[in-house]
Amino acid sequence: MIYKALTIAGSDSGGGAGIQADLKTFSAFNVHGMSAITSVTAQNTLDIRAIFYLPSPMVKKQIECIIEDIGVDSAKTGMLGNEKIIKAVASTISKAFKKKEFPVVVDPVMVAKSGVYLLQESAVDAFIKHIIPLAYIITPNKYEAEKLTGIKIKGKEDVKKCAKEIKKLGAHAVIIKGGHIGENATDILFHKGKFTEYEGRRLRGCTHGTGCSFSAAITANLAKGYNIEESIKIAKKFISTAIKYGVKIGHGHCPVNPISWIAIEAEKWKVYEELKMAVNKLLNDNIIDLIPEVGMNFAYALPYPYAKEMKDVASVEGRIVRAGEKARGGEIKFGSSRHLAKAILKAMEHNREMRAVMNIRYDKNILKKAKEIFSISFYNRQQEPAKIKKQEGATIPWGIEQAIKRVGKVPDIIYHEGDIGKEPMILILGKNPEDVLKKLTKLKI
Ligand code: PXL
Repeated sequence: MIYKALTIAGSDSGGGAGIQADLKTFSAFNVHGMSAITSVTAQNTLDIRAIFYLPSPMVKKQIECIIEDIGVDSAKTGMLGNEKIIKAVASTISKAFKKKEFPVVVDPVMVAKSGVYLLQESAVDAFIKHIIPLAYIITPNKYEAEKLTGIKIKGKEDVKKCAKEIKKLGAHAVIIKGGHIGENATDILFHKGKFTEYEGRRLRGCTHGTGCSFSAAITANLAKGYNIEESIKIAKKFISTAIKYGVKIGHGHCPVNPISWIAIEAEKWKVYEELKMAVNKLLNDNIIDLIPEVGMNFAYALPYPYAKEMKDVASVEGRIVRAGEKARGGEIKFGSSRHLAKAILKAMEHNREMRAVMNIRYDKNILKKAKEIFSISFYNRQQEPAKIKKQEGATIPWGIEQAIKRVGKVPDIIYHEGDIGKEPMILILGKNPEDVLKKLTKLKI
């Protein structure tokens, strides 16, 4: 069974909010996304330059077509624009509403961050009269809740008062988002006479399209049959991820990244499989002479922008060690190598394509050969500033930075000659584990 969700909203040419955010969000939840476009905005991350409202019969036709043939498991409304469109949407979905065909999530979009009206002032009354009574759940932020009720929100009690008032306007459930209220950004749901609080943390960074993606996530989960409370819980987690991995584009408000929800999981699997295959090859090779005293490891990071911390880098748990005449390695696990994770994360700051690294025993002959065929650099641990030395875990990022600066790029090989109690080491860097293995093969003497 394929779940189908419909968004009735405006187009954001910058791809951050509106229809574009909704469709990405539906995809992230493996729900087939459909759209009835109400208006086209000409916008980028800085501002909205122009708005074209589609003729209301065209809006109506889009919805009718979809319902007639494909069917809808849940729908949401976003930017509706003007009174004519509001009336066309309401008359079309009220038939489905009466038959309880599908739930409708109403995101009462009114004003963009830049101050541009996305719902004409003159249409607010029509919105309250025609759209709110069709809402299974409505998702206002602070400003929208204030506008709909005339209540000024100063604290939690005002939020609850607002929610009760909006419920009286005909919505089945109300969630007032805390993104602009207080430091801890608690969302408050009013459903079946009961308040539920969803604690959150105020997240900074790329937030354009947050409201659209959040309501689309609720819509997608309702389509799958989750109830309101479950859908909100999932949508909250989803939106935190989408903000954390925001898309740093443009010169203004950058957008959230709805696809991160599924992309991280997909990339993890690819990283795991590629690294596992390469490690198996390596272990079947005659490599015991390449294993350093401290053991060998092989690490592979998630792609940009998902590689942020140690847990985003996979490696061999317990390292690759000598076991008699053979090499032996543990499971592939994310977050299992601190040293190599730190090294590759630093390298990726300079070249995001260099995602794999392996450490091998320091050997003058190997280095000699490397100098002939590869780009190579080093750092000197004896030159490490005392300040860095005192800082837990700062040595490797410092060293890698030194080595990269020395040659003006991320080289194939980085080595250091050790220090008191520190074994000298060679790192082989590459785009992926296969690339590193190829380089290793060329170095074997
Ligand atoms: O985030 C609200 C919103 C909804 N729909 C469209 C938008 C915006 C904000 O800019 O452009 C089309």
